[in-house]
Amino acid sequence: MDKKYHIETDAIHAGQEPDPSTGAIMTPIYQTSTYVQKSPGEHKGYEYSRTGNPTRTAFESLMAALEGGKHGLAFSSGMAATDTIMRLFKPGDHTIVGNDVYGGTYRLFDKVLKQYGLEFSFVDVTDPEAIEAAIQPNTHLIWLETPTNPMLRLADIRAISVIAASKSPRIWVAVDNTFASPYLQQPLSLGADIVVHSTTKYLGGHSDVVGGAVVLNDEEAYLKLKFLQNAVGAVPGPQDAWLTMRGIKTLHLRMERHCENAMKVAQFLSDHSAIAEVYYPGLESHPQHDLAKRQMPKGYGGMISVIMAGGRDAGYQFVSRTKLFALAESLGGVESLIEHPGVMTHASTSDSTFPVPASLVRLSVGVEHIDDLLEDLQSALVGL
Ligand code: P1T
Repeated sequence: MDKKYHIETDAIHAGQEPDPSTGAIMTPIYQTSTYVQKSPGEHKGYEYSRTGNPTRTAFESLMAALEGGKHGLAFSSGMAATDTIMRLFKPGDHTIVGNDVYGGTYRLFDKVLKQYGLEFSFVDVTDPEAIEAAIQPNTHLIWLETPTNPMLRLADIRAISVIAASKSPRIWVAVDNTFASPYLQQPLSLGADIVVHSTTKYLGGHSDVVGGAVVLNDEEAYLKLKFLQNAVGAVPGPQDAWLTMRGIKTLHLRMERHCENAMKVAQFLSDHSAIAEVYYPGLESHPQHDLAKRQMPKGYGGMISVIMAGGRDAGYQFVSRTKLFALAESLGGVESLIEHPGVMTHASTSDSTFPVPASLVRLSVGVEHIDDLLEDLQSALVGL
């Protein structure tokens, strides 16, 4: 599509022209591993499906459009996307990372990539000055999650990108935009260089597919990442690319309801005596609410974390008692989920200097009727 459309229109159409051979309005699932060539090297743009597949191409163009970037690349998971980005760097290169990130991201950086000589400093990304102070001569990348998983803290993408851009040699800013989704926040427009997603979450939206994506503008970095995507091979199959595109068609509708429901759930939990603290960027009590209003003007997402007044045991009881809020890892699907990050999604941070609180419970608020959700939480909290 040459014309610039709104994100709601892009979610449905971008990258998805009707199939030229049949007119099929839905992008076909090109379930093929290879492509017939006329003579060696003479082909129609596709040689082998690790290198490229038309269904994946449609998904990659869609992701680029949603993030307002030039290039999209799809991966078999969010972690595969992150890992492939990190292969742009070499031993001795230093990355500044938030000290509140998805447990799997911490595990990849600290337990896997460190072994190969990459260096990491984990810092408080709510404080741009702390980030600036952590910059070393060998710093090449600042890796941000915002809102963070699971504490729902915010990083000021614009302020941090200005700091990174002022340094020589150049420092890249990568933003994991999984919690916000491109509907609520577009990091490239705020000065970031790379956006990464676990498309498993809000983009797919139905808890039925695992995937990842990267979007960026820089041509040279794109070509390097495309080379790595093929060389490493952590790519999604065409079925997964198609299913994620299918989910994205309703991203804007779902996000509106996630935000609406989460705000009401956050308010309800704030007033409940069993809950000591509520972390939700939409609440005025959130220490970065003003930044949230600027950076996520359409809404604050569907993720909430709480500290239980009764500590870890109360948290265990709460997550085991809910009926609609299913006790499970992951987030961003239409159905509500609840979990205990300390023993589930963030168990890998237990040996770090920033383990998640034992009394923390995380909720992924779905798009069910709000009264049913509140009733479920109300009855699960009785006596806690
Ligand atoms: O699960 P995968 O598609 O590989 O994505 C990893 C990932 C990356 N970034 C963020 C912010 C994430 O939350 C995740 C995955 N998170 C969970 C499974 C979870 O329950 O938090």
